[in-house]
Amino acid sequence: MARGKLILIEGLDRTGKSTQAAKLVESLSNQARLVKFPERSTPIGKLINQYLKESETHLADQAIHLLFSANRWEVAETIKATLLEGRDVVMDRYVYSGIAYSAAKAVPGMDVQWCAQPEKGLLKPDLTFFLTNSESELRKGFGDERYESSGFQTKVRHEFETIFKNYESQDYKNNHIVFLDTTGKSIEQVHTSVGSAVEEYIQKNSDVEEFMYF
Ligand code: ADP
Ligand code: FDM
Ligand code: MG
Repeated sequence: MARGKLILIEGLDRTGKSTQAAKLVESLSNQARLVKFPERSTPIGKLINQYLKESETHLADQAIHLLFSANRWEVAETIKATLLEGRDVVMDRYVYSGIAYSAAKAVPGMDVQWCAQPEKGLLKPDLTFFLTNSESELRKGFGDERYESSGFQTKVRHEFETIFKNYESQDYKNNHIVFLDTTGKSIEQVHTSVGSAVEEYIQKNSDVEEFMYF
């Protein structure tokens, strides 16, 4: 039996990641599994949740960065096991959010290379979508958690672009990263674009059995 595909939906806040990840999982046939990062239900996830929700919770920037990464390592084995069962896994945020949000803080020493180090060895997605939307900051719910300020989001966008266009340039050229500007597009229209890119990828790569790693 062929292994499942690891598909990632990335992007800035309120660009429609969670909406699209949920719809994609529903539309995939092989009991696909949705994994959202941070996974807030684990012990490390609870700490992360508290850090994001309570502005008075202080953690060193290095410490919270490593916790976000550890949170991915907590779930890594079960993701691989699910893929080996032949089920697809759709992730809502992953390594790229981890690097972009931390690097955007511009803490001395915490550059992209430093931030990427603890992610080395995690499974690399087969296909990554990066959603952008120039109106996303106007959407409801924006501004409730740490990082949800317009100034910081601009810095995060810059870090994402640096990562995708330089650091991950090989994947970018190989079309394993799909940029999707969703400005002015309905939820259904975006879902159709995501769905057809996934279908095309699966058709072309149905025989790929080996895993890729960061
Ligand atoms: P994210 O997970 O990227 O933060 P969400 O999927 O939670 O974003 O979407 C943020 C808000 O925008 C939600 O209220 C959602 O219903 C709405 N939304 C998502 N996609 C679209 C779209 N294409 N057009 C209009 N509203 C959208
Ligand atoms: N975030 C998310 C990080 O800073 N690092 C990470 O590794 C991950 C996965 O947490 F502000 C940030 C990005 C965002 C917040 O928000 C999680 P959502 O709404 O649950 O995606
Ligand atoms: Mg979300």
